[in-house]
Amino acid sequence: MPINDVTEALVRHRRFLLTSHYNPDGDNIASQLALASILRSLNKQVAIVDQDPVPGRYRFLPGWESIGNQMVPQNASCVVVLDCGNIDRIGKVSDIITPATMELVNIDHHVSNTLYGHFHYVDPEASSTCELILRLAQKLRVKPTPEQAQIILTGMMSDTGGFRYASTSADTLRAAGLLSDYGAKIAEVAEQLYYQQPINQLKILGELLSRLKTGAKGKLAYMSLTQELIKRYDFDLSESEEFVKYALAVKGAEVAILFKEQGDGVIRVSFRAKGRVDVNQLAGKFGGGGHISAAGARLNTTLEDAVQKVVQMAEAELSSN
Ligand SMILES: [Mn+2]
Repeated sequence: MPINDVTEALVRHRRFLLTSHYNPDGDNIASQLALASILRSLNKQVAIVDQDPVPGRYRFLPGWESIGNQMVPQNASCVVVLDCGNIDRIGKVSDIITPATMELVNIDHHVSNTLYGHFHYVDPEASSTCELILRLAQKLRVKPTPEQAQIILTGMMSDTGGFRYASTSADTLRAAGLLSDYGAKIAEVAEQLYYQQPINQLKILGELLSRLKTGAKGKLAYMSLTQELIKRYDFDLSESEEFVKYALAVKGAEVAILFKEQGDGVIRVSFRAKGRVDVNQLAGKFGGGGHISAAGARLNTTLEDAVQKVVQMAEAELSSN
């Protein structure tokens, strides 16, 4: 993970296009906003373009309105792809990337990263891409402003579930301490991430939890977000990122799975684990991937079929464990 190649590219170029994966999450949005702000403080020109809009839950982050979703060609000489294990995950943004005239930089922490791009800084030990942005800022000798520190901390807390997951290392906590020194407020970020939820979101979660199922002698907990529920609560599927974690709260559960019926023949599957089972591998059996404790996959089938196949595979995995 040659950090110097990446910082040199960031110094050398003047016009940047930043992007990240579809189905955005907190680390993805925060890492783009933080890097954009840091590059602008170095007098660089920066545009951020993502395939999907910023979910409502992250619209407290300063600068979120600057993230474009129109595939308009950009006058950039360097593209920085953040928090993407695979370049395909940028989706439609690939339409405005011209490899002949743009250098591609890959900054990420997914264990499944394919090391695409001209330069990459990939550290699967890092809690989040935001943790890597802080390291890059230090290399660039940029001291984050309180606002930048708060954005970086938001991405770190978002990807570590508020410093609860196994991905939270001593380095992560030291980085959080440093961000506090720079003016970031942990309680404010926690309130924004966990205590500002729309009521329909909590009510639909209640419905999901009341239908929670278990398997593999209680080591597996799973639930399904059906189109029927989504329509009844007029729910935006992009707001469902946190739901799977509630299933992991079940006593004895090692793996939690949430099935999401998109309504277009695609079933999105989210996996979470307490750290003793590798769900990156489990998701990989269905063409997906991610991290050891958090991963996802997409299946082109019915909800019933997806539940049957994935639960069967998870049970087999858990019984051999
Ligand atoms: Mn991430």
